[in-house]
Amino acid sequence: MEKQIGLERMAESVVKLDVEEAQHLAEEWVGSGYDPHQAIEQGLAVGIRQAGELWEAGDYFLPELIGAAEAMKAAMKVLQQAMTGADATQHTLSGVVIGTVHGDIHDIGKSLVATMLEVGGFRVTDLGNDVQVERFLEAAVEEKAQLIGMSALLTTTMPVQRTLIAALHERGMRDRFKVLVGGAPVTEAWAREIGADGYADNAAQAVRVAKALLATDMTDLKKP
Ligand code: B1M
Repeated sequence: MEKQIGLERMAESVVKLDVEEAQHLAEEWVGSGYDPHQAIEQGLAVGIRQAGELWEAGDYFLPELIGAAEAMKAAMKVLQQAMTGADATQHTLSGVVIGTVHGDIHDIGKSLVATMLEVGGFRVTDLGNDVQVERFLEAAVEEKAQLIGMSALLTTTMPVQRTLIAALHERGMRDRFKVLVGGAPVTEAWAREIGADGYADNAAQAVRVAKALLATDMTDLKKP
């Protein structure tokens, strides 16, 4: 499979809601030994964004958007398996609890971030989507996590990120966890405004930011 053509065909399969084709192309991609993350970001994600634009333009309705998401998820399953490998990943870094905030069911980007963090060596607990603030906090304590990651794809659900940070302050737990936020409408300015520790625009950046945040922490611990 030629790389560029493979990426274009993957995007197209998502726009056409073709679950089988998307899955088949992902298998071929992995079989060719190419980078699975590239297929997600430069192939499938391009397709899902195109589907979103068609929906915005009124050419697609919600069932089509759901179909496109299903095609993307089917292919992502193959690619994510290839990324994490059977037992190949060594979880030597800190614990991360991640989820999409309450009221929001968009989970494709969040799942990609979770996989990339896992591949990057973090011990990841993925709480799924529509996650209540309370659940994030419980899980972070139970899992002895050092970082809480929140994804929000709707402007109406972004404020939940602020609510969680406020809840950490109220309970005297703010220093216990680093907070990383992301999602399509989330910006660095928003992250700063709500007092998050970090913001990432994409999954690869999320891994870099998480590593930097927790490295800072370890340096702090070493100070006399
Ligand atoms: Co909806 N949706 N959707 N949707 N959807 C958007 C987000 C929207 C922008 C579409 C549009 O209008 N153009 C719009 C939001 C408008 C707004 O708030 N400003 C929208 C809307 C309105 C809705 C509904 C309200 C529609 C309705 O019912 N009338 C509804 C909401 C339901 C709900 O959540 N309560 C809805 C539903 C759906 C589907 C179920 C059909 C489906 C989601 C399926 C699923 O996720 N299981 C869906 C989809 C697919 C989209 C679009 C088209 C694509 C989202 C996606 O998966 N992108 C989206 C349009 C768009 O974003 N352009 C849209 C691919 C993914 C890889 O990228 O998620 O951005 P993304 O993740 C990136 C980065 O953002 C970042 O890294 C990821 C990888 O690079 N990132 C993080 C994400 N989380 C991070 C966390 C981090 C760090 C980085 O740290 C913790």
